[in-house]
Amino acid sequence: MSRLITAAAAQLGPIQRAEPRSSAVGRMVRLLERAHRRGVELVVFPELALTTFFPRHYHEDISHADKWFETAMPSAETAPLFDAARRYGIGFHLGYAEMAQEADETGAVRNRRFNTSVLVGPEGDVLLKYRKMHLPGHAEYDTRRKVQHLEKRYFEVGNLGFPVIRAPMGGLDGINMGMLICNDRRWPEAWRVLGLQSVELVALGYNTPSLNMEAGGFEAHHLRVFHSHLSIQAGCYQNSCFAVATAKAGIEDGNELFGHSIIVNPQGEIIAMAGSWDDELIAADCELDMCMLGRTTVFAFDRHRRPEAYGRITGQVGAVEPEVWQKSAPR
Ligand code: ING
Repeated sequence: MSRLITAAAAQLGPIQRAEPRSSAVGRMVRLLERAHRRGVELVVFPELALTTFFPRHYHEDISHADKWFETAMPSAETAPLFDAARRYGIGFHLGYAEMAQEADETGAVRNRRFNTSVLVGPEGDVLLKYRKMHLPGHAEYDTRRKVQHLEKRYFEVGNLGFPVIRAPMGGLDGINMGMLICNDRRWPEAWRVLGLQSVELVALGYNTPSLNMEAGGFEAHHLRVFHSHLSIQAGCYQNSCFAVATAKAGIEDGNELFGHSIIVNPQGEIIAMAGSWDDELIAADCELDMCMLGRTTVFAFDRHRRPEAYGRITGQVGAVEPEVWQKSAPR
């Protein structure tokens, strides 16, 4: 029996620093309308989809960055997006900067900031929330960099793990869905934790500079997109799942982000790709039963994995130096 869902990446072009949320939400509603006309059942919007990629801007006083955060989801400003999705019966993924009054590990309730994404069902219910675990960049102003990348300044590391939920979507009574955010896609461990929960579709938003802004060494420009696609295709193949990976793209206040949003199948094949760096909808039919081939053969985890040999993966943070070979004294 077919388990077909039509999914789409709703790529956004640039959002300028001065652009109000209402403008971004309006652009997203228009993409939902286009998705509805094309019979799309699940739409994936980018990471931090409501504002410009503000971690490129330094705020000495972090409270001056509060304007980039959402204190409620939905809110009056994002309600039109939820209303449109419910009107069309379309589920969606949305990335945004979350500010929450919440207890931390000491039990103290305080103001906490996360790079967050939510999966919303066709009736407007928030099905799942995820908070970005792999925060790239730095926490203090870096004079060497051409452009700052201050995610470690503005966000805490996520505290929800890598969850997967089985929930109704499209015409199906249950799809196993999970989320990653941007830099997460470069870490195979993140994909594997989702794969070990039988994920079938990963919703992933990203904001990725099209040029290497670190002063760490030369990286050929064409490799930026290659590395992004390589990470997503490998993640899908090695965990037998689909991914819908959606960019915020284009030039934001002079800073360029690449597009090339893609939809990838469990064989690791790109089955749809955006051609512009603007607002663009790419859609594909995802036959979820395609996940079963890999999951029951090459990547039948229960038959082939050897966790007893994987201790370093959770036992270490950084790499250690290897043992040095010594020529043994002649016997
Ligand atoms: N952006 C980039 C990303 O991981 C980056 C940062 C780019 C890190 C290239 C390493 C190499 O796609 C975000 N927002 O994580």
